[in-house]
Amino acid sequence: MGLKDVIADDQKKFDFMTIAYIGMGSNLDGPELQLASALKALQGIPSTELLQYSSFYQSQPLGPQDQPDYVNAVAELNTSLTALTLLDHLQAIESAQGRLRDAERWGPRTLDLDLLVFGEQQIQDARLTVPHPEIARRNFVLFPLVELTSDLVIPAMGSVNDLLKQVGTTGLRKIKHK
Ligand code: ROI
Repeated sequence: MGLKDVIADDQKKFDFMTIAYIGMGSNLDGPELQLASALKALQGIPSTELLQYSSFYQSQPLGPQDQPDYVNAVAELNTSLTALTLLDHLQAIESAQGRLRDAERWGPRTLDLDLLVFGEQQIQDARLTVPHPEIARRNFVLFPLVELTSDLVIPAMGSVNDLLKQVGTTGLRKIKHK
């Protein structure tokens, strides 16, 4: 085996790992603590590593305005799980932190963990659409995401930097630096 083969072989070992971005949001029961505790829980997901996470942002609610401001952030994971198995873990963490699955749509929540991006994959499943279709419209997703990966190109959506230029900073305030 020559050097090239050794390098190719070495990289193949990591083919099954996927970089995933998770949007985090809370506007009930101590939003900053909810996010801090969700980050701990993300570190406990099997076959998954929390690589980094963004600053925390306070953001005005999208949807009904008669609810508290949100705290939003984005986490970067490296995982060998499938997207659907990762989703199971994210939903278990939401439930453990008091998220009521059948609560009002667009209403307040203790914890929201959205699978935003899963490697290069495009997924249309009854339970899951990836990339998350709302990324391009949400400054509270794009600003924290760009902090972590300014050169990311999202499948079928384009570069996060271009997307960022198309949303304003309305309602958004950085409250805790990375
Ligand atoms: N609004 C903000 N600002 N942040 C969120 O995370 C968020 N999540 C939601 C809805 C209700 C759409 N609004 C939000 O699910």
